[in-house]
Amino acid sequence: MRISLVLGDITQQQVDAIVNAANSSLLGGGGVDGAIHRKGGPAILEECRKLRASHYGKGLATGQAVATTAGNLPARWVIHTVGPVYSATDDRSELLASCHHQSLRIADELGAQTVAFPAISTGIYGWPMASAAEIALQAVRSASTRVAEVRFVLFDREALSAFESQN
Ligand code: AR6
Repeated sequence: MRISLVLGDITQQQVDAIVNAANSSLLGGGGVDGAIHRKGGPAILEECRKLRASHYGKGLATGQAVATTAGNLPARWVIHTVGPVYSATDDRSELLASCHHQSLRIADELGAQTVAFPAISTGIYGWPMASAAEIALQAVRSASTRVAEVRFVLFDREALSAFESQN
């Protein structure tokens, strides 16, 4: 598998699937989640609502992932995953790694060859960038998957250099 690191906006990526740093409600929010719903259009939210009604009455658990259409985005699918809120006292690294493993498992089920990830949990959920980069890269490297390219799409230079230092 090829791992690439790029500076950019995940909503513009020409890949099979983009990963959304969602919350357990699956009903949208700020940050990357807000951008994906805004640019992808209402078809994404409509599928999220159906998923809530059919399978996730209590919401999607932290560390799990589920796919919907990507609506008007160039990607074909959005894989929604729920990152852990950072805690300085409770080590939640396994949950952050799980977001990456579960997203790649869903990508395999879909037959997605190229998958773009944002820096999950590093915005509103407060995870320090260097630590998140180390966990995300290690999780992707250790994954058993048929995905051919994982692209981390970093939103600013600080995030890009944190990922570059861990790669
Ligand atoms: N493309 C790539 N990266 C982005 C983009 C974008 N368009 N927009 C923001 N980022 P966050 P979280 C970066 O807060 O910490 C939402 O409300 C951003 O700079 O989006 O997992 C959800 O609904 C940061 O580095 O996600 C949840 O409630 C990274 O994406 C909660 O936020 C993740 O920031 C999830 O928080």
